[in-house]
Amino acid sequence: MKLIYAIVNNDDAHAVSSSLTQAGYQATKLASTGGFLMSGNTTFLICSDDDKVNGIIEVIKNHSHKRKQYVSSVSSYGEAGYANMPAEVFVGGATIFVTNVERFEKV
Ligand code: 2BA
Repeated sequence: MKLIYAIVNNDDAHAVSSSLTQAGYQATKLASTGGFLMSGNTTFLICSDDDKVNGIIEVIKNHSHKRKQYVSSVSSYGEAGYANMPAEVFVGGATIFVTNVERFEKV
């Protein structure tokens, strides 16, 4: 068995969640915060049989979009001296980790 962690943009979370459910996969949604942007994202925990992992990742991939976001306080030096410039970063689609599960029980 595998445990999939998938970190997705909050704007994609509903579509990812309902598509996983429609495809018959069980998932837990956690509210999380990105360490770099310090803005909210959503982490899905999905435990599944090994042979379903690729299908689950495909569902997540199909509903997770890449977007531009801005970091507000990056200092840059120009003719006018130091200025706080918003910097662009590309976030997503989804960041996915797959780990082995030693034991899985529902008691
Ligand atoms: P954040 O940490 O808020 O990062 C948002 C985006 O900022 C990242 O998008 C990346 O484009 C950029 N970024 C992050 N750290 C950076 C740095 N030190 N220098 C320059 N740019 C940086 P994604 O890579 O798509 O990541 C989206 C979210 O996925 C992250 O939000 C974080 O919550 C999670 N994540 C990404 N990589 C991870 C990792 N190796 N371990 C744990 N969580 C991770």
